[in-house]
Amino acid sequence: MELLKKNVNKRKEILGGEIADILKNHADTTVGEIKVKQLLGGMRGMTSLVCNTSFVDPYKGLFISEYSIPEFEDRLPEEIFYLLCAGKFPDDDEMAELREEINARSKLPKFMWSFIRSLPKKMHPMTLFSMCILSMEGRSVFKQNYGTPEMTKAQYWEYTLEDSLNLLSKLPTIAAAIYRIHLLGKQPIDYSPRLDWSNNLAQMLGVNSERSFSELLRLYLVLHCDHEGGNVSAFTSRVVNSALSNIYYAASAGLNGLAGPLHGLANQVCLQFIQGIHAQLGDSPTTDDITAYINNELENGRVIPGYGHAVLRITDPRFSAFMEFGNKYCPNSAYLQTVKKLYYVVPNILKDYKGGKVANPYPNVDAISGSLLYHYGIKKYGFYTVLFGLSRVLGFCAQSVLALGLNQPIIRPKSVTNKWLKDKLEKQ
Ligand code: CMX
Repeated sequence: MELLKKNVNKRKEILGGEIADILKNHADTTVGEIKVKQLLGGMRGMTSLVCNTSFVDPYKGLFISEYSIPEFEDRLPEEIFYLLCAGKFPDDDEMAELREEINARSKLPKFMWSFIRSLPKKMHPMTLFSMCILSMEGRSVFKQNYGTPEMTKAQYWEYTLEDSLNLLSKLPTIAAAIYRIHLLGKQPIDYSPRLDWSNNLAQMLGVNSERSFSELLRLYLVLHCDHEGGNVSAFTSRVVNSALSNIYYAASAGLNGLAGPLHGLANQVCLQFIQGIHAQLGDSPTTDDITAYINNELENGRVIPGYGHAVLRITDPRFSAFMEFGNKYCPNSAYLQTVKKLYYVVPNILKDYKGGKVANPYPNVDAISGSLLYHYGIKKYGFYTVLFGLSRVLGFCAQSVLALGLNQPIIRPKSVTNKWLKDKLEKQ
């Protein structure tokens, strides 16, 4: 892993130099204000973190380093992990090294197979995924070496990178095992060292042999990898790791946040939502029927899954990338047709809903991803958030490697009570 370490080290020195300069010249400069409505409103829009793996521009979407989605969407997930950590795409030698490292670390611990088989069939696949990761925590080299004279604070990031590669290399096999064993009740299919992550995953899932299926998985793993530092899952994972809980604890914690319906689970909920529409209105609903359906959902106090975002103020470019894929490979899919009709109908309704309170009436990535997976034969939708998580752990790992490399301290914001707030406001 020498080349990857060297490149992360290089980046860490550049970023570390920038931080030192900023602190030297501006340590007490104010960069924003905190409004009461933000304090009481989930810290929305409050600038309170620095995360160098990726950035979400409200009007342009996700950037990894300086690359926007159209500039990185054709890459492999392995290359994206490199980009998140090192700020550059790997050259051929660097990629060969990474592939070799991944293959060498891909074998699951023996207990994992019986562990997956032993868990109740009713358990949600995300619970399993998170537990599988947590079950390997004792193997953390960070944990094993922490407190020994050999492991200095300056090396925390290297041990975390080591743990990250050990973990990431096993995740496609774990995810596929959850699908095959837990959800389908079938035998697992072997990992192949000849294949990259997406092709391996496509083969190990064993549901579809079309070339475009592994292309969909590649795109899926690339588009979900990271979304800056403040979203529930990335932030949770980073907070946990900031206490020097190792990356197994941190990834599992982050995934538990991703499992919520307002976050990653929305992709499963979206598919169920579309199935609900088809069950009630048939497989080819009209836009008028969909409009009535949406209005009824809102009147009953339900959110429209796949629409809205805490940061984005446009159609999520990840949604657009998936739409382009769908138009190319499965334009006649009934679910895709309904996704399009929803796109035509929902933003106009949400714009006026609750007096214009919905900050972003446009679709996010979850509005379409599940429909494409379903089209290719992944019909157990409980699995969708596992795929999302498999990709998002790339970001969790990269964020923690960089944060530890930059010597970022334990995260511990201050909270206050209503009384404190009232007293403070009365004095103003
Ligand atoms: N349907 C109905 N109401 C919505 C809505 C939607 N899709 N999106 C926002 N609203 C409502 C909110 O519930 C909120 O109402 P109240 O103040 O009465 O509670 C109001 O509009 C303002 O919310 P907001 O500032 O626009 O949105 P937030 O930043 O608070 O929340 C999000 C963002 C994504 C949780 C929200 O838009 C939502 O619940 N969307 C549906 C679930 C979803 O698609 N989640 C996936 C997001 C992407 C991901 O993380 O994977």
